[in-house]
Amino acid sequence: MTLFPKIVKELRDRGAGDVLVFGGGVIPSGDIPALEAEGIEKIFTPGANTRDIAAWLRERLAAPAS
Ligand code: B12
Repeated sequence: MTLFPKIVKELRDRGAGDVLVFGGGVIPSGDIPALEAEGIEKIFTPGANTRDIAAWLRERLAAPAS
């Protein structure tokens, strides 16, 4: 809740707001909607399937940001 929003803000402030930011880790489920609202497009938590992460990324890179 500290670092991810700061990264997105710094990117936007420096004219790099088009950079895709996604992440993961041991993150409380309650924090995930707040992080997504801040512009972290996707959060993966332990147990996330690596294939699912790769599939999400491929799909996201093929589609324009919403
Ligand atoms: C994908 C990934 C994740 C995914 C894992 C998805 C899953 N299935 O659980 C998510 C986003 C959930 C994640 C979380 C975390 N990660 Co991670 N992760 C990676 C990453 C980018 C790739 C790993 C991978 O896919 N390897 C390929 C597959 C084939 O090998 P594998 O052995 O099966 O990989 C598995 C393990 O690596 C495990 N895993 C991932 N991270 C961690 C962290 C720890 C401490 C443990 C025990 C296991 C673990 O999940 C992978 C997939 O199942 C690496 C960076 C890298 N390039 O290695 C960091 C990395 C391994 N993660 C790291 C860290 C610090 C974490 C977190 C502690 C972050 C946090 N503060 O919450 C958590 C801990 C998760 C846990 N307890 O399992 C560090 C470990 C540093 C260290 N030397 O201890 C790395 C090296 C990134 C970094 N440079 O800081 N991670």
